[in-house]
Amino acid sequence: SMSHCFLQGFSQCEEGWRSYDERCYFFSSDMKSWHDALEDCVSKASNLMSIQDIHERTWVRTQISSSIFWIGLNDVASEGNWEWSDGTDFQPWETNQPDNWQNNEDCVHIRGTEHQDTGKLNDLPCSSTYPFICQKGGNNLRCSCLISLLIVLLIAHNDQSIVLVSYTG
Ligand SMILES: [Ca+2]
Ligand SMILES: [Ca+2]
Repeated sequence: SMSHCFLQGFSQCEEGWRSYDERCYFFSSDMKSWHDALEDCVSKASNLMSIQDIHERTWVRTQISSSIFWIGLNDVASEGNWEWSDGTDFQPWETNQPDNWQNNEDCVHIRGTEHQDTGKLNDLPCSSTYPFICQKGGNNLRCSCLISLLIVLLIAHNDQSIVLVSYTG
């Protein structure tokens, strides 16, 4: 809403979400299986995080501590055919991974600082429970804020009376 826009100071992300390069990230400390984590992200109108390039990987490394987090990469549909839940194709694997250990690893997490390969990827059993990172584009919220401001300015310019504007972005 418009009041939300002003209160947030035109931040592109909702409260509780972190901003990086036009996208918004939610770092959940809840421990969930990969599928439950994906469902949780979808319920927040987002997806499990994808990593689109080396810059985004470098940024996320600065955001995670020693914990590891589920992200969207998986070969659930077809063994060895790695896909991000949102269709990205960048895959910065850790050395000797993915290994599909015990023929039972289809879901991917990012390494925290507990491991020498911080920020790299490893496959694990999907049923393991870990914290996770949701991600969504930040453009829509910012755009609706700017539209709200433009409407207010136009009305203020054209109308001398006090106007109550209701805008739902
Ligand atoms: Ca696998
Ligand atoms: Ca593995």
